[in-house]
Amino acid sequence: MKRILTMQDLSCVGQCSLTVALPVLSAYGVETCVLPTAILSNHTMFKSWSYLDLTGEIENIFVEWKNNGFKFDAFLLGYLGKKTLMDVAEKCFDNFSADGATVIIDPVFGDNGKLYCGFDGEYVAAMRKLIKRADIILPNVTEACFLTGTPYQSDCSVEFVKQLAKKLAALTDAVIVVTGAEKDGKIGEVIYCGNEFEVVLLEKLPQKRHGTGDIFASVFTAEFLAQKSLRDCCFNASKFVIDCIKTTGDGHFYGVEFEKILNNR
Ligand code: PXL
Repeated sequence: MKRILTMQDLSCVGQCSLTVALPVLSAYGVETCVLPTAILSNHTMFKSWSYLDLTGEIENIFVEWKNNGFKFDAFLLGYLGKKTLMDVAEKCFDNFSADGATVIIDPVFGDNGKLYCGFDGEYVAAMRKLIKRADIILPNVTEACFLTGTPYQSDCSVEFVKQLAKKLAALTDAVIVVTGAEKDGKIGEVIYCGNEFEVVLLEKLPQKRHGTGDIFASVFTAEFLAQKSLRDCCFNASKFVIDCIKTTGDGHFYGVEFEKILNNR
């Protein structure tokens, strides 16, 4: 069984980050270890939240992981929260990678043309450096714009996103997968790998939901570790997200009821 380490925050309530990655990856048959970057009462789309940064404790965790000789076949990074955690992530790759380990980074710092609360240009610059260590990156259009210094365009056309993907390829050797590209009323991903583009488009639903980026990244990663093609990873992850949104009632504003889809796969 492949063993992955997923590094992102633990938002106690809100169906995002670790509370999504852990169940999804486990259900897909991946041994899932976690490195919580911070503990929040709930995610930052609610009106208020508490925040405990765990950078200090991670030092202690790494000492014990060294003592116990733990290694990981893959890493999935999501919301880190603080710029200092980028160095911690690099230290983690340096010390705990099994041979040929895959690093998948979802930059998670913004959406809809804006940075999430608490992020700034310095965070983006640090992420620009960290993605050099990735094998695959999964930015949305907003994150791709910030990383490449490109003004955001709300139409998110496939042509625009292809330009973004090329600019990202100048920053990292990773496979580029930009989510949220749109064409003819459909939405999906632009994949840029070895100078070739692939575009995966599925139906566009009227509503956007919190946490769906984290679900996409988790399913994508699980499918990738099961050796599916990049196209299939994107298709299956997008389809999973669509099914989650469709099954979620309107009153459930803070995430999606992915549990129903996970159990009926
Ligand atoms: O879903 C991304 C995410 C993860 N973690 C926290 C967040 C968000 C998005 O707002 O606030 C804490």
